[in-house]
Amino acid sequence: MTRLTSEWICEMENTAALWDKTLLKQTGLDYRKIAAAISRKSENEILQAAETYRIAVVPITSGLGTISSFSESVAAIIRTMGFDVFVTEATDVNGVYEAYAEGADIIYMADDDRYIALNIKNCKIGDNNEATAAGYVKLLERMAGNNLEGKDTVVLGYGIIGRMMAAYLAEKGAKVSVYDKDISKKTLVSEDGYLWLKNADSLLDYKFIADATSEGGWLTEDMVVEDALIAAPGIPLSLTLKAQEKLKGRYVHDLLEIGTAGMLGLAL
Ligand code: 2YJ
Repeated sequence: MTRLTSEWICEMENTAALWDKTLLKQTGLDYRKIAAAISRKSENEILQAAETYRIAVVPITSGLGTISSFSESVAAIIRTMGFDVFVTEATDVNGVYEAYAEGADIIYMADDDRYIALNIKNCKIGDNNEATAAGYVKLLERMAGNNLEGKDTVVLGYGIIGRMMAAYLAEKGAKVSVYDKDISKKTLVSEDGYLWLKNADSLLDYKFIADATSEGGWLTEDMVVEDALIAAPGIPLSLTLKAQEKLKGRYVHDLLEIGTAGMLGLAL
């Protein structure tokens, strides 16, 4: 699991709203629509919740500590969705207390292993892994003309997110293949009922790609077809600069926004 760095996200407070618009233009889905789609709610339900819900983000110092601008970035994403949101001054348990005392309904917090949105009014939880996997599969489906039924898709990387994406893709009727450079994953992939790809050359057979690897810059332009569509939650991004150029407008990747938006839908 990749830990974000402050250098990567230091501008996110200023860029979160623009990315929301870009996503909408490119895929037809913005943060709110993603949150609604993966939680099977209407966009109106999300909009109504925005009128009454108060959201707190609590910085967490445990493990490797806080990441500078992490909490502010999370707040910026939630604010873009139209919600009233604040970052607590206190951290950890004291921060949770502050959030409660200030009337928060949902508390966002992340340590090194888990990133959640906890609804303290109805006890629902939005888990970042689940929201990220579901959100990106939804975006891929959307880019694929809203239909993945029977489509040959490939999942790159069979870690937590890759495995979840494979399950969501299969749920949508896609034919799922998996590539992971770690061949010890083969047994699990076969047990889960997916096709194991021996080597990355076969990626050229696939138009629909879910990239959940955490190694940047290995997917070169000659490894992917011209009309490929890629949903890439993996950090850092696998696509090389040339591959990004070749697939401009045909891949979706961000560091925090899509997952954070989806979590809100799941927590409402
Ligand atoms: O509050 C803070 O500033 C930090 N404790 C945030 C830590 C964020 N955590 C991560 O980036 C971990 N990789 C866990 C993310 C799980 C999402 N899949």
